[in-house]
Amino acid sequence: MTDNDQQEKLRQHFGRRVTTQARVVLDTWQKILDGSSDTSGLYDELSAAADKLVRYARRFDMTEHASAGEQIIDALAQWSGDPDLQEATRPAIQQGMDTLAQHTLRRSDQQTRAQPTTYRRTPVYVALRDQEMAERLIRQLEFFSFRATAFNTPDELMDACSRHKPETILMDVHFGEGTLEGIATVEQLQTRHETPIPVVFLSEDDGTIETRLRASRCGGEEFFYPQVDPGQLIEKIETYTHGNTVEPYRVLVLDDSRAQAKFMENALNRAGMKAYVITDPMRIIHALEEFSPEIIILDMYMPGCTGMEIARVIRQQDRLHSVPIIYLSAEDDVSKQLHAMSLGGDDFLTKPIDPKHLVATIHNRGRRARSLLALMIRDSLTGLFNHTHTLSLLEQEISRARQSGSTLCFVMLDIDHFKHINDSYGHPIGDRILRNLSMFLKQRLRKTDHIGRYGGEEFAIILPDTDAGDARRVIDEIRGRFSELTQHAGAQSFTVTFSCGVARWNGESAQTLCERADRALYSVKENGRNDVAVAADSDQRQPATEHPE
Ligand code: GH3
Ligand code: MG
Repeated sequence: MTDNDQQEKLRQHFGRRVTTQARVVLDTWQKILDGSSDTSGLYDELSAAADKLVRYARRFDMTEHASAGEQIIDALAQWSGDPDLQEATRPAIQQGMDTLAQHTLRRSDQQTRAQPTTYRRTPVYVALRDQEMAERLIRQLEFFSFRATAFNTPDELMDACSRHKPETILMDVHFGEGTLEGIATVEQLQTRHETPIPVVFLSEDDGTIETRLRASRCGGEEFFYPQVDPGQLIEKIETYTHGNTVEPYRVLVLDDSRAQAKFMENALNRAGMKAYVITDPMRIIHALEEFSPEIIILDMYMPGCTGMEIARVIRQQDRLHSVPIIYLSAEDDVSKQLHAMSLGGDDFLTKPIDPKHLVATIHNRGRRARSLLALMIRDSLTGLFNHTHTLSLLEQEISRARQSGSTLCFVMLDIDHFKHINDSYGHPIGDRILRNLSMFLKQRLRKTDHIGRYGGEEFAIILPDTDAGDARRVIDEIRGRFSELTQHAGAQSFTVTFSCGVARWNGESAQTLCERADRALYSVKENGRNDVAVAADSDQRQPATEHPE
């Protein structure tokens, strides 16, 4: 390592101390602006923090931070107990803060690039004029395991996009020097990519139809105007980062003609769908069980039975009641088609089949079937499984664990003092927290875990192949992280905690397992909340701090 390298390393090392101190200053200022606690004490705290910042920055030769700090100290010196004078000094302090935020932000970008992190996702790029807000958003995003990076100029952003395509861009419509330069930048960016990057636009002052249209035309999925709520924003970003992976549709084809069946299979596979083809109608029950199709295509006329008869048999099973059935035939007599549809079919395709028409029909039917299914098994507020479906998943997992001899844990989670949150900040904020927590759980648990909304502010989690110790550790980690998350309600900010009871399945029924988890949960509530307890297998109460194994 050359001397220069070493010096640079040292500079970076000490630079981090300065930026950490700058964050303390920015955070304290934010607390004053939020007005949630006693501000007089906070001004003293801010003064001391700014003092320390200037000392550090001078020592490590970071002149921009030093001068921003000095500006803040000077403005704070004007501060007095008089509310009018307080108001008058605010702009000067804010100016110092803006400068400080700008320099701190740039440095923190360098750090993110220098250190490979353990975040799971491709990046979210943040391009805002308000650098302080960008910094705050990035911190919030990091809580949700998003790797977010902020940029200072359109060129920097374009450069980064060409090196690494982001999952989403958060874009100020005016990002850059000129009016609406943010939109212009996105327009230019999108021409370089085959599939557009989803963009969330923010606009403080321009909510006109012209601007909204232009934003939407260049890939703007959302348009926040005039204000943005961080919780809502993160929710949107989550949609675009998860929505990219659509599971292929599972299509069952029953056609006695091998050539026709093969033709359909090829057409469906080419369109990225999963096809399961049978030519013998007598194999239908087996195929339904083995493949659990989302859409069924039936040939109308086959030897031995007709498609309509098969449809009736399928519809006699409750769980297949809403699976779309599409008939296939050379029949173009409309009244015969209508008759066939009345016997449990949803659509009709006439031979010879145009593959494009086939694929479009499957897509439409599939999408609709999925959204109907989601309505049936999911909770509309959070998108998690509803109570009934969670219990049926628990039954399934229990029978799987019984067969394979694997372990299984069930967790009941309940938000602490949720009634108080609703009462203090309003029901919509309560709803937002429920959605926030659902997202948090989805991101931090495995794909194979099942998360349900059990009732109001109660959630249930099924952890297959997990022993009690691991379940406790994972859930407790999530509990700790969630409790650190700042929730916003207008200018106020606060934190939310939850309590959990974990029970390991020990051969009992789903109901008994739920009851044990519930009792463990209530032992936490009795002991002060914000903790995880594991129900001992013999069902003696046991706090989380003592390991059950
Ligand atoms: P504890 O810590 O003991 O669990 O106290 P708590 O206040 O969380 O529990 P309590 O059962 O007293 O209150 C639950 C509250 O949750 C009452 C109800 O209004 C609220 N709630 C239930 N469902 C919803 C919902 O969908 N949205 C919102 N915003 N609130 C809900
Ligand atoms: Mg509660």
